[in-house]
Amino acid sequence: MDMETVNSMDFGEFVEVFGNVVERCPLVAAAVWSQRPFSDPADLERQFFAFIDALPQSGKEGVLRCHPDLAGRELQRGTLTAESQREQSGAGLTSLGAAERLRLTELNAQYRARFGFPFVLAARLSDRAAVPRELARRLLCPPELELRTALEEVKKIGHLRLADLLGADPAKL
Ligand code: 2AL
Repeated sequence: MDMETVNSMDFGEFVEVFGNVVERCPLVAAAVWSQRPFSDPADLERQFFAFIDALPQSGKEGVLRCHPDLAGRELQRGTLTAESQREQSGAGLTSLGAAERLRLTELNAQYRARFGFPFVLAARLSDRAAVPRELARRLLCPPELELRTALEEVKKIGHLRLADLLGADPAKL
């Protein structure tokens, strides 16, 4: 998809296409639409990230809370968004054994109890062995650092989703 197509989208089309760049936060795309025209894909991405960065802490935590757990209940129930489903199955999280799933469930619960939001990690840049390792490591981080780390992961997820939508190479976006 070229930038001319993106820049010519009306509000409804734009939110329909880009509404899940940030998981279950179409409000971000709704706000970004007002910033058109976008000079290039990197400019479009910058607008998404600038909106997140400008949120107060409660809004940033809200963005994190819109993310489903990795290998959580929604995956079991088949209620993930199409993007999440692809990301989680690509990382091998749909084929965990019972013990691995239980371990992740416990770690996810500990993480949420400590920080008040779910553990977020760009699954496409990880795998089923690395996820519990990274979760256990980040569980020990100070809360202010962890909020920043989690939002960087939201941006990595958004970067890859945007590249998919634009048919662009993520390394060149
Ligand atoms: C997710 C998700 O659904 N896809 C992804 O890359 N990460 N969720 C999460 N809690 O990190």
